[in-house]
Amino acid sequence: MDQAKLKKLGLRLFEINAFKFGDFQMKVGINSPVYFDLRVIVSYPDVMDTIADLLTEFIKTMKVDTGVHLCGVPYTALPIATLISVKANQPMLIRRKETKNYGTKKLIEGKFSAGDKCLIIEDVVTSGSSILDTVNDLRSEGLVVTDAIVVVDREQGGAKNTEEKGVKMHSLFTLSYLLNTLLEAGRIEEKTVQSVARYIESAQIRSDGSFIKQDVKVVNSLNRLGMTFETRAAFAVCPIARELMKLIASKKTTLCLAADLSTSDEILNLVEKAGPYICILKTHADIVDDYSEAFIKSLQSLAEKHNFMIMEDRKFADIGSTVALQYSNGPFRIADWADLVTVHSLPGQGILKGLRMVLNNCTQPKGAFLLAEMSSQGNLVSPQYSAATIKMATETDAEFVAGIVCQSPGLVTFPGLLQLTPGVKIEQGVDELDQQYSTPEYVVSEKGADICVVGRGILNSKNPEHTAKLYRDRLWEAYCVRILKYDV
Ligand code: S5P
Repeated sequence: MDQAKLKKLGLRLFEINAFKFGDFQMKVGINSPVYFDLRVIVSYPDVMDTIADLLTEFIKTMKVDTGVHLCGVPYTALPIATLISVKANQPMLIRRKETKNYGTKKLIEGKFSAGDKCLIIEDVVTSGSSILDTVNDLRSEGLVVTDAIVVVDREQGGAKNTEEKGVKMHSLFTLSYLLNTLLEAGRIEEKTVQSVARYIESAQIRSDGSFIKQDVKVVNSLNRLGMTFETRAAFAVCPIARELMKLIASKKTTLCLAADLSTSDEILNLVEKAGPYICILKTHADIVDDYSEAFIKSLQSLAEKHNFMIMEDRKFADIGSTVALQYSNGPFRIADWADLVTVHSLPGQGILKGLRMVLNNCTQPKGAFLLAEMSSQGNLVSPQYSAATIKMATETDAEFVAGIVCQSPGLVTFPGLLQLTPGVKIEQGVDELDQQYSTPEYVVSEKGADICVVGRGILNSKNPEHTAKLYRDRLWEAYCVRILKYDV
């Protein structure tokens, strides 16, 4: 096997998000620090081609007879098996997954006779149960199955489980090989490798999905809530999220100031004082009576001087073509100056596509925070809507989504995404217009906030500079406590 080609493919799979690290809920019950989704490869013909090439080479080394059928485990492995079948000139069979609903339809499609041999192709193997399901169906039709070829073996017992049923598994990659390849290339840290290794060692699975070790409890050290911003920066898919994490780590502040004041002088005065304590200045350009280009220029020089980012809290909520115009045109020309913007997920993926279109020729990194929940009492957001928002954030436009605006700790599991949480005040409570507040400590430790938005808690204080520092200190302390709590 050509090791250089194999390693290059491993890195490419990581690059296209075919696997990622974080804290992922798995079918088997406990969360995994690594997640594979090889379904994405169909969108990358170069990857499909290389995988098929390498697997074809593999088959050659196994000296498989020319008449042996190939059968991909539905669904991800089907196109892979098709390519290999053509390249290696081996016939193919297709196993139906849903015969029950079709009644008279055959279980196995293709031309074969009882006693023929069949080689299984699979993408990712955890316990090996999917391979065994396919093997059972093939065997029930009289086919002989002794070997399976897989792209990735997660090393959680699949090889042993299939071997017990008379099927030898041959893998292109083991998870350990992929981890070492990424480590060698400087794409992940030693800590990540160890964390995944600990998980794999503990979470060995039988083919029925049960764990071999009783009471398996693996503390996932890739849980976002227990990770430092320095470490998380390496996980960020969105370049500006990575920069922001580094900024937060070096400036030691997670405070986002909501400068909801209506004159530019008031805002500039406030920011001059609070600038040293914040990582983001959040604006609502449409509430500033004397909004002007000069005002924006002054804000930008303050951002430069005090090292913070500017977020325009525009809460875009329209169709792609309209938000593109709202982002680039009109009196505010937001795309020209805002590092970050807030965006509702309501219209679907098109809203992100529309905003990104504006940035086609932009050299500055820019990003969005998607609203998955709101802080106001009686808001109409449902758990399904929030979950769908997270999916939207991590799919095709992941490079543009820096984080999520939300209130619950379980939504953001990927350490590369930032959680921004408004509704923060020293005194908890509800205002006369239904805004709900929690204390800085509660928001960080119980709500899982990374960055906390404080507006009137600072704006209405007698000494905003002093108060901004107080919020900064309390939020940073709460973050340090949270990291320690999860430390393993
Ligand atoms: O759910 C939300 C989302 C946002 S961005 N709830 C919010 O309050 N916000 C914004 O955070 C809101 O627009 C305001 O600018 C800030 C909260 O201000 P405060 O004065 O209530 O702290």
